[in-house]
Amino acid sequence: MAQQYPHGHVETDSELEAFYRDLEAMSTTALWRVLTQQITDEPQPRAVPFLWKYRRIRPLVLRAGELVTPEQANRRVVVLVNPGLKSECYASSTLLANIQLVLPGEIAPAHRHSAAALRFIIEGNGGYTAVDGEKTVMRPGDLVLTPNWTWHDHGNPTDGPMIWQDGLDVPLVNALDASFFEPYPGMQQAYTRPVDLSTEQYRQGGLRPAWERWTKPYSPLLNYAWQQTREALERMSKGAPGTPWDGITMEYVNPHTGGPIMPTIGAHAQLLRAGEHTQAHRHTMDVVYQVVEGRGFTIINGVRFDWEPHDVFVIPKWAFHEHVNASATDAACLFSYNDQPVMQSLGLYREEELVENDGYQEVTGAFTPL
Ligand code: GTQ
Ligand code: FE2
Repeated sequence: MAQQYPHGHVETDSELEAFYRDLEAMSTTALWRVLTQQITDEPQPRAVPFLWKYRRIRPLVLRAGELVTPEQANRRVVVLVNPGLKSECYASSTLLANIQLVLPGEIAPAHRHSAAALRFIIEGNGGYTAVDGEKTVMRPGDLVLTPNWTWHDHGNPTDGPMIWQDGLDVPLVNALDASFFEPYPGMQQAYTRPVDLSTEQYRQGGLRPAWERWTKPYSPLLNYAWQQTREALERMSKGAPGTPWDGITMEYVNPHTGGPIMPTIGAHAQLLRAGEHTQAHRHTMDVVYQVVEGRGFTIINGVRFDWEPHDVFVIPKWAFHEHVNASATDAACLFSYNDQPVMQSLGLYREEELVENDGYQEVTGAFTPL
């Protein structure tokens, strides 16, 4: 085929067949037999665009609460499985999206692992996550970090359930054969720092304590409070242009560097103004979204995914996408996390805007959620 010329094409004959068998016997093969599948023209993610309705997942999460304890399960978590990654049970090729439940009075035991995690709080007010000696109190919309190899445990001293989304880089860490895990000796770690000390030290935007020596490759701020994030989005929505592809988007940053919160996971909070319809683009990062407020839809590779609060959806690498706030009067807010820091630091990050049709995709169908 003429169009395959740049990759080459070798016609098979009986001599070559014999050669291939001899290669195989020596645990080798000919590159020309695998080149086009090893070096594709473009990313070929096995992950598919997908969306989980929170109102369908929540009852299952609560049922898990009747069936197992965190002592038994270590973490009582429902894993959102991308249909393209069924055997691995991953949400995307590099990220997990899990829903965790901690019931009143429960403790999820302390441990640490080389996989990094973030939590985005969905329900409950006043539970905590402790990270390397410091407890941080969790409220809806808060972003809480448990970076790579930090000791962490969760607890719920309130009288209602705590439910949050866990974002982890487990698929990436496993692809790199770099997974380590260690349980803490005891349910809870030693709490050696004042509650929410990092919030106290780092919440002032643009100011940081000059005496703090921080050499770790992740943000020292454990909790990015939704209240401040929402206020920032509101302020910016009054006059800032935002971007044509994402509206008003703010990146959660490490206050020491201005860079991403962790070396393997970045995060954004995004506001779509009433009626806003962004233009389509695609990039070499996986993005997992959690809807915080409002209603709308995201068109991914031509398919419309309708969303409402707490729904979770995944945009795999190189899929065109555009967002629509369906309300003519109210803002919509989305939280998302991604593997952009990895792609960027390895020189693999690319983005491309859709130019045809003024940057809007042709809609070919609508996603039917389970
Ligand atoms: O809360 O520490 O969803 O270690 C998966 C692995 C949560 C956690 C998950 C974990 C945790
Ligand atoms: Fe963990």
